[in-house]
Amino acid sequence: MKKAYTCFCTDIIHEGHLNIINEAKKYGRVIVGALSDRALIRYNRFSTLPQEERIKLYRSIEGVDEVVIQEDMLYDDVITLIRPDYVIHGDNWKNGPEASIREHVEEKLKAYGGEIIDVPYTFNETVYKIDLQLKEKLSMPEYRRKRLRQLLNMTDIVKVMEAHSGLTGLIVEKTVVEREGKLDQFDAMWISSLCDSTAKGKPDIELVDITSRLRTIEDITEVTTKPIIFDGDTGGLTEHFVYTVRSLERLGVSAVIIEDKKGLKKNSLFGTEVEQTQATIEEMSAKIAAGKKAQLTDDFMIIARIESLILERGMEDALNRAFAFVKAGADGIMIHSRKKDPAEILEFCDKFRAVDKNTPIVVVPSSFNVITEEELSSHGVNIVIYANQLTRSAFPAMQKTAEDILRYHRAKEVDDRLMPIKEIITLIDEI
Ligand code: SPV
Ligand code: MG
Repeated sequence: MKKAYTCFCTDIIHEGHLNIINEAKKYGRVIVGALSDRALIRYNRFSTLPQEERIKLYRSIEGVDEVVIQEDMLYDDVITLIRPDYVIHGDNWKNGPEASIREHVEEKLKAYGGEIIDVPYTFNETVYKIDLQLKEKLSMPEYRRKRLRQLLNMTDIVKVMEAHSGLTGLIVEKTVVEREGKLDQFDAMWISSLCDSTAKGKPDIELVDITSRLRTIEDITEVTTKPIIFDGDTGGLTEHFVYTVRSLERLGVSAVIIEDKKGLKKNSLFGTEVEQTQATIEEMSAKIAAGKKAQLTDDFMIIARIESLILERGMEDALNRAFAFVKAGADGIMIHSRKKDPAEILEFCDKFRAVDKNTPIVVVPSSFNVITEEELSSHGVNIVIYANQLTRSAFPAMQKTAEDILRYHRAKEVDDRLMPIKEIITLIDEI
């Protein structure tokens, strides 16, 4: 009997999926691939059902003969294993970033005479509503909050991009690229104090108060589903930090990162050019412990950021602090540097990992930007944050446009580099 293969990555079965199964049945024995959690987070969107639950769900569909796990978004391994005569898929994969995956499948099947069957994509009110419900579920605080811990278990490196508004949040949420036949996207958002302050025309000195920072988070949570890591600066007074922890948990934020500085905080990228005071190990440990005690959910993470390398206090000081902060209850360590050469960051990671195999390590490669995610991961880094690149790309573009309109006394000269009016007025989806 011929074999018909289809790959699913859904949490809810609707008539579109049933239609695919019914079509597949016409061609032979129906084998459904459940795309693995690991592949799913890069390909589509995070699942609200664990892999095992999805397998059970697909098995229960009438007409499905077998369910297998598809480990990779490319079908190579699964096609080699099953040698399906037909691969059935909704015809929506003919366009957009998924088209490269279809091409890849076509190539693979051609080698032995297999065939793709494109089934017209089912699009109606019910299917649209189910899709919306899934998305809305993911945006709810209880789902969003736990996602960072889930991601840490699912992927070698969690890729985080800065967001400081609804619009930048949407960019992090929706940007998908195709590279070497695979799709890729960001896992989470970083609410940078630098970019949140800069967007308001204010310096990054804890001047933008927590009420305003929480408002920024709300603007972002209203239009996105991805998890959030909040830049908590110094955390403020311990007596205030415990309230911040509760507020962040309530909003569905997954983690706060607080740095071991006190007094007037300035941005770390100033290094020793400005006066900055490092908190003692005891002071910072007490703040971490108080935050952990105040926290109500098991999901939320308090990550301790160490400024010893920034303030040129040495590797040993950085490591001593890291071990002490983990002992005080920190769920992760962020190590920062403003050197172009990543050597000191890698040395820290190697030495920390030699002792502590599990505590997540976070890095922010703004200065040491030559290093790739893969290299960082091979030294034990778990989370990489691109902390300010969206702001730094938008600002010069806007400034140049303003200058050129002043220069030419009209806007025609800048038009070529602008988003078309049709696109800007339809950029935001309406409900
Ligand atoms: C931020 O993005 O605000 C940070 C990272 O704290 S850095 O600017 O590199 O200090
Ligand atoms: Mg900051």
